[in-house]
Amino acid sequence: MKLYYAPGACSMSPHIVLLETGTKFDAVKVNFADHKTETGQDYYAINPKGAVPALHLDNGQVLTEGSAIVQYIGDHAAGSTIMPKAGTTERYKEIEWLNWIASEFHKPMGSLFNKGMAEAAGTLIKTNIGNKLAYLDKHLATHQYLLGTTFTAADAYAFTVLSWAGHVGVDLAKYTNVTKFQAKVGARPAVQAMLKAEGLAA
Ligand SMILES: N[C@@H](CCC(=O)N[C@@H](CS)C(=O)NCC(=O)O)C(=O)O
Repeated sequence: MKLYYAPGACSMSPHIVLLETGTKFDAVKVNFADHKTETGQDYYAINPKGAVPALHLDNGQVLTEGSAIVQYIGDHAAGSTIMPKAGTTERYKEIEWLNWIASEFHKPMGSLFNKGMAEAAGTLIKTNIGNKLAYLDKHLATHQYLLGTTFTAADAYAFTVLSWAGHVGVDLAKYTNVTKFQAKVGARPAVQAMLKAEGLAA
């Protein structure tokens, strides 16, 4: 398998999941400035949407959309608990979290990287993100991880989006359960390995 990623982007989530599950893969860096891979390929030819992550499967197909990619990785990692088994209530809870992060958390947080955004719009989005963080903080007050006691792909995704907060002026300090979660996930060997591989940690 080949993971197409950009350092620090939402592709960190499948990158963590690949490392957590011990899946064999190559990582290929994509440059957003020209949408070329580090080997000079046109990234639009790999993912016409231009966004990372994309996962090139061993059967030649390309999967896009982080939430689909992590499910594929988890389902193909024998014995791993990173993705609850298909058909179980836990699996639907997992999808619930992945979808919530993708639609309600990732996109507003990601939009704050846009330097051209009007100040008023930024303020409104930050208020909205504050509500999402309050919800997350309340949940994490009684849950070690999003699904309970087991680390799953949704935690990797939440960690990824939370890691952008400091870069876009979102202060997490008052969400103490969120910051504890962030520290706990950040200390996982696979997360440390991902940060190193993406050039984000020594
Ligand atoms: N819906 C996609 C969104 C992915 C996405 O927003 N990727 C961003 C980085 S976090 C990106 O590649 N932006 C550059 C671009 O779209 O050209 C998913 O969930 O995987």
